[in-house]
Amino acid sequence: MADHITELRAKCLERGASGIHGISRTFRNMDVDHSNWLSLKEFRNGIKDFGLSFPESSVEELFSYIDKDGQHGILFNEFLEALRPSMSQTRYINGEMTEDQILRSFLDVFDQGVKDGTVTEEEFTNYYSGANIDTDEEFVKMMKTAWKI
Ligand SMILES: [Ca+2]
Ligand SMILES: [Ca+2]
Repeated sequence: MADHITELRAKCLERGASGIHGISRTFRNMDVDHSNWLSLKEFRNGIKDFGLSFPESSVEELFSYIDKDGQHGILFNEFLEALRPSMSQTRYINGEMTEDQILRSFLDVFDQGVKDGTVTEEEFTNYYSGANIDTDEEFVKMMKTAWKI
């Protein structure tokens, strides 16, 4: 289930739909009848258009998961909620977090063990190898994608 969300999100990113505008574009593309909400049929076809072949049961499961209010339609904010990249990033956009806080939570990812605000080489290497990233280039790319820098 979480995998399917991740897969769908990855597809959106692949198509350049990383920000709110991109997600909004994706939503509009799926909303074939311009009703401003996605029916199960529109959602199913949209997923197919992404080249994802989820079994019907997963599509329905995903649909009701995203359809938080259970009104059998996915509204844009429900769609956005499910597909936006990360909470901290959104908080930053909303101005709820300062850059310092973002940096802090960023460092927290690496700063394991005693959170002393510094990241030792060992901590960094641990994360780095755990993240399964082969090259520096990919690492930088990942960071840029995740943090919009
Ligand atoms: Ca619609
Ligand atoms: Ca809904």
